[in-house]
Amino acid sequence: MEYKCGFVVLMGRTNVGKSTLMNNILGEKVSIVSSKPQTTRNRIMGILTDSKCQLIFVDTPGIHKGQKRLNKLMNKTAKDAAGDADIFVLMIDLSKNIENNIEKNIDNLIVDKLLHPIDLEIINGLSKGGSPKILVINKMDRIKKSSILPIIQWANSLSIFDAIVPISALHGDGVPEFKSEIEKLLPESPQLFPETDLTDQTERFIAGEFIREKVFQLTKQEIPYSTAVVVEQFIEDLEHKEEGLLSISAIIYVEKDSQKGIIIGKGGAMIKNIGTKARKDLEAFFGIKIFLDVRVKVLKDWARREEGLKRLGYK
Ligand SMILES: Nc1nc2c(ncn2[C@@H]2O[C@H](COP(=O)(O)OP(=O)(O)OP(=O)(O)O)[C@@H](O)[C@H]2O)c(=O)[nH]1
Ligand SMILES: [Mg+2]
Repeated sequence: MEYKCGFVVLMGRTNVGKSTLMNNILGEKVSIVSSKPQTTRNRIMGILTDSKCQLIFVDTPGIHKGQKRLNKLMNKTAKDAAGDADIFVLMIDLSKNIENNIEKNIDNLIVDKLLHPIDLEIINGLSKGGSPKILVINKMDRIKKSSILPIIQWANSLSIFDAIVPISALHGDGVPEFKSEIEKLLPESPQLFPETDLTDQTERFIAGEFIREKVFQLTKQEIPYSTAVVVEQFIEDLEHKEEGLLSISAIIYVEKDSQKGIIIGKGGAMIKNIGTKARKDLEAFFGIKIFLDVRVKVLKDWARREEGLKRLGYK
């Protein structure tokens, strides 16, 4: 049998669990995750290679509404990535709407009530034919399988999807089935990346993302959305080479002076917490002791300005 290889683009509304699924399949945290929407901001590849095939997952920013330039760039990044898909995966999360509808005692659940308008918009934009498409219904640990039957029936009737797979990306249920559907649909092609590659992202970028994940997990309201992280220094400390020491300095950029105080926290408590938690994750990922220095700076309204986005690495 010929070798199979291709790009599997994961797309969907923000917060449905795309990054969680990619990490689960890879068995490594390559893409950061949080309970807040708009966590992923870039196109991030996760590569899984075996003797028969190479699956190149492409995690994308969640589709959402938002007024800042950063929001528009994130949506565009996702849409552009979809154009390069060998297999297109649309992930949806029905768990919230099903709960709401059950609470309201609505017996006849209909598609419009269960699907988010953004899901419908994406589905309406898909055409029959072209690259294979898979519909993934995530967060099945929160809902009864029977409650999604109307959606499965409806999605089948569209004749757009080659497979419809209910999963729980968090717990792993349905993930092997999802993987085997991909292996079936993947085109024959030689391997595109060396088998030791896990991602296309640099170690520097990953370090910045791990810090940003902690900001998303630990801060509230507008803070996560006004924050970007730039790694200024990423060096192996030669003096401590035997023990292995990686020295990382990063700047957390915020949009306003008032946000700087929140990131620092009372007596520096917040920035210390961010640093400690990020360092633990980085040490686990890189398998080496890490010295992490994190500081905060203001770059006025960076997320609203083209120039601000560019300076902080969002192109
Ligand atoms: N209960 C449950 N929660 C899940 C599942 N998959 C993901 N989550 C949670 O959903 C939240 C969002 O997960 P992410 O993986 O960051 O979602 P995303 O689609 O990548 O989000 P964006 O990057 O913002 O587009 C996190 O709190 C996850 O733990 C699942 O199968 N079940
Ligand atoms: Mg994500």
